[in-house]
Amino acid sequence: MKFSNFFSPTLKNVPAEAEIISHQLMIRSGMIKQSSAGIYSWLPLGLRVLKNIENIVRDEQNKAGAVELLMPTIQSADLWIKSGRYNEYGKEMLRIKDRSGREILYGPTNEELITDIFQSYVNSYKDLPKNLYHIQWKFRDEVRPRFGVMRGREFLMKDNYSFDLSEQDAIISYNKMFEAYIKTFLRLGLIPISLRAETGPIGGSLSHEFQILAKTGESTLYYDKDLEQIDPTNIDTKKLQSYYAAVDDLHDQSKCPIEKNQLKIAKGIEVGHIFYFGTKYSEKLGAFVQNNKGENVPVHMGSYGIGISRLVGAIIEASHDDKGIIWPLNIAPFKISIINLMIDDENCKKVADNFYNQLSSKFDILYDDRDCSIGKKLSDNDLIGIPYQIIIGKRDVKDNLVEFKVRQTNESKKISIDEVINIVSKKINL
Ligand code: 5CA
Repeated sequence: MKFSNFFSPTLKNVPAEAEIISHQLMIRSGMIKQSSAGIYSWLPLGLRVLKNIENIVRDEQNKAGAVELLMPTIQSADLWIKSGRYNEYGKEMLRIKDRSGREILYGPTNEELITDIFQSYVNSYKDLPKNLYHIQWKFRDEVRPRFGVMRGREFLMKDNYSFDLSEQDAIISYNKMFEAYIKTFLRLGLIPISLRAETGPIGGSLSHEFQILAKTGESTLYYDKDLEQIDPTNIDTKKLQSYYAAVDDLHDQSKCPIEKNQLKIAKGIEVGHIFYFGTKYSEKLGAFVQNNKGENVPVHMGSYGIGISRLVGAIIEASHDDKGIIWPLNIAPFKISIINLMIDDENCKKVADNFYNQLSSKFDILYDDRDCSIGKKLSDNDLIGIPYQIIIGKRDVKDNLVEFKVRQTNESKKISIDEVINIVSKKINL
């Protein structure tokens, strides 16, 4: 992508309405634009990141055996009346009337709709277990939308729903998702802390939330420090669930079961939440299957959510410096930028064009060919957090050199032009 063709309106100044660093950086780097309170347009740079996160989440869901579908954002009130949640959900639900006066709503979650889909087609235990997910926009009319995409009113969620014959089977499905969540967050370069949680309006008896560690996080977590030591190649769900972990309002030091030197206190951001709620929805919405004795029994269900748009902000909270965002490689909107500092110089242009032609078929490249100051080019590339930067200047090019900068460490070194392709390809394919 040539920067001159791209649409990435960067801002130098911190916008007044943005209280936290991720919100400030997302606006300054031209990732999002507020449309109304808690509702955002995703500009091209933001959309690339959102899609990259979405794809990692999708990949781990597929690997765990979940199957993707897509349900609408607008739902009929009828199913919610049947489940009893239409009144219960309160003002957070956006309620709309269509032209014939029928009550519809913008879905805040999908337990009702998926249960209805399931019950329309499945009626034998032989078809179980099933685990269905979608990645779709939700709307919750939050009292105080704030912190940009972290607490929006419209936000993107991956939500899935498991269907099992018995509680025992449902717990197996639940633990499979637990493991998939840990894998997902590790792949996103985050440290996930899993905690037993309240079930709230979703209901049920068993629930965990997943918080990721970030100094600027909203919740204070108290947890066994071993929880941070996760071996990604061997995730022991039982062990992880046995560690002590609690958010501050549930932590009571006098009742804390672990030694002080084992207890860690850190700030976190909730990025995922999973629930087992048994037959709460299946009974009300008629999701019954025949068991091997020919009896009709309600299926046992769980639901599992990841806040995909929230993750964009959360990752920035966990990974930035005073120059801007530091994207982990697999989430970065572009992996490499080729920064031509002297667009009018023939030699610089030739070298830059050549790199672009060779690299753009293999990687996502941002070619900074804009007609603007050297200072703006360098600061913009740091602000938007491109992991590897090839900086091409007039004097270096004469010596057959370019500058190679690693955004993670901000270290840069001069390397020979002939080595560039080799070095970046190796770094990215690691
Ligand atoms: N039905 C269940 C699981 S599918 C559910 O809705 N769970 S939830 O309410 O906990 O939401 C799941 C995740 O969505 C949360 O962990 C959080 O990461 C994200 N989320 C919830 N509310 C918002 C919001 N207002 N803005 C951004 N993300 C949100």
